[in-house]
Amino acid sequence: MGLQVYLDGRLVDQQDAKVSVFDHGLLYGDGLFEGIRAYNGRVFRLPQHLDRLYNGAKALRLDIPLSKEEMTEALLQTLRANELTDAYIRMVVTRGVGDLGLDPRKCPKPSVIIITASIALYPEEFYEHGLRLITCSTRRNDPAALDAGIKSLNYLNNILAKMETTEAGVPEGIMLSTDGYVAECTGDNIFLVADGRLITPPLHVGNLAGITREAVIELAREQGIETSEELFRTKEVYSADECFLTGTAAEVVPAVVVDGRAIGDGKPGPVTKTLREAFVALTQSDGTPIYP
Ligand code: PXG
Repeated sequence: MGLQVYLDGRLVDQQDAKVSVFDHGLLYGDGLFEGIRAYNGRVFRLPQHLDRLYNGAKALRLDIPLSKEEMTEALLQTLRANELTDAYIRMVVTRGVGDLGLDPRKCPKPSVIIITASIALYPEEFYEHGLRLITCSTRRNDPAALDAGIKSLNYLNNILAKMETTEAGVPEGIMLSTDGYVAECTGDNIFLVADGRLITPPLHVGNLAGITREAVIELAREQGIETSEELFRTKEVYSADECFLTGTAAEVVPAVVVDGRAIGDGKPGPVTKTLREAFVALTQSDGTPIYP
């Protein structure tokens, strides 16, 4: 028996976890997703992930056929079926099966998919030595066209940007807003440390309201680190003392070179280290228990 996948109310073997070619998630990217992690038998910040998912669904006028409580139960059941305590979780809600036209009224029932997998950790050297980044030429979604806070199944510009990073031989890249402010990275939020202050772009620039971003802001404030949400451009990144990225997969990871410029002394800095340690401690203690 392979991995068990939750698909529309049932647990099915991964080989049988298939959706229709008429699903509008496939035909139009009409749907939403979440990437969540479980640590040490607990799902990290599940209510926050569900709030983001359900708020995105509200924005798309997509009625998720499960309540948040039912979704939580479905997720925990899937983790238990796979006997996982540490996991990467992918929740997907699609508009469901319709006809070949755009009209979502032709899709009577959204689909819910929950995949739980063992997590492929980032190489230890990313944390020890830090990442090299480039600034991508592909811009982040203009929030005037599509709210970047909606974690939709349309990730094409992030994918195009990701290809630029691969071409450049680096693991992540900065994406700018259409007016040239630093928005975030292809799958991570970005922070700077300058003059002892922590700075991250505000959500109105057009980035994802990252769950890790929010946790790091809370941890920084608890540690007495002055923190603010401010617009900045790449030149402020180059002259920062420290730079780091946050995301469910990456957690808190230092960035030490951006577009060929060393950030600070080109080594992971003390504020980054402090916040990484605080975040790792939080992941071990906080969360929804899988096995009550
Ligand atoms: N920005 C974007 C655009 C994201 O997609 C984050 C920031 C970080 O948010 P959280 O809530 O995780 O702190 C994300 C989410 C991957 C991958 O495989 C990562 C995301 C999405 C899809 C795939 O690295 N990250």
